[in-house]
Amino acid sequence: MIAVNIDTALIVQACDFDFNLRRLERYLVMVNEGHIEPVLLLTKSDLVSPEKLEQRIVEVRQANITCKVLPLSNITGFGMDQVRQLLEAGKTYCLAGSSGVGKTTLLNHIIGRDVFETNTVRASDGKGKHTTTQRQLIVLDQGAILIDTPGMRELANIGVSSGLAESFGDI
Ligand SMILES: Nc1nc2c(ncn2[C@@H]2O[C@H](COP(=O)(O)OP(=O)(O)OP(=O)(O)O)[C@@H](O)[C@H]2O)c(=O)[nH]1
Ligand SMILES: [Mg+2]
Repeated sequence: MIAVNIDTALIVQACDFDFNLRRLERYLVMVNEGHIEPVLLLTKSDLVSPEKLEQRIVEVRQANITCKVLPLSNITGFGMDQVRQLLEAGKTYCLAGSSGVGKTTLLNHIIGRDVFETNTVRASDGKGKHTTTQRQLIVLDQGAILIDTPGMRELANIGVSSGLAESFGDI
């Protein structure tokens, strides 16, 4: 159990080391199982070429993943307007993804101040240091509710049913 009463899950993967379609599918199964709308946020777009970013999005589509995909950079601010537009007052959003992908940095960006702690990733493989250790619910000034969560070490789909059918409807 990660959070409850979520309208939209913001599944966060970084464009560089962290990007992994199979893991993304497992997140989608979990989110669909909870009857929650999934949105994929591809962070760290500044670390890959525009061609690589385009290729990532093509790979997502080729895997029959149809959810909204928003590429962004917390460093350059690219894509941040689309993220802001996504967040509706009165709706609850949950950030979920591996450690180090920039969930808390994004939250700080949206708030406009460095309120919550972030940390650098390991240079060799881009892995995070599990900086956020508890779930935090923040009510944004514009009225949307955003929940930051600790980076997940692993995600397996155990005891899922409808989430599987919905995620792999073509099979
Ligand atoms: N280049 C680049 N670095 C980023 C971006 N977003 C975040 N980072 C960096 O990535 C590192 C990890 O960011 P965090 O926000 O702490 O990651 P997190 O997902 O909250 O990690 P946990 O709390 O451990 O789950 C920090 O050094 C950030 O500055 C981005 O868009 N581009
Ligand atoms: Mg964090």
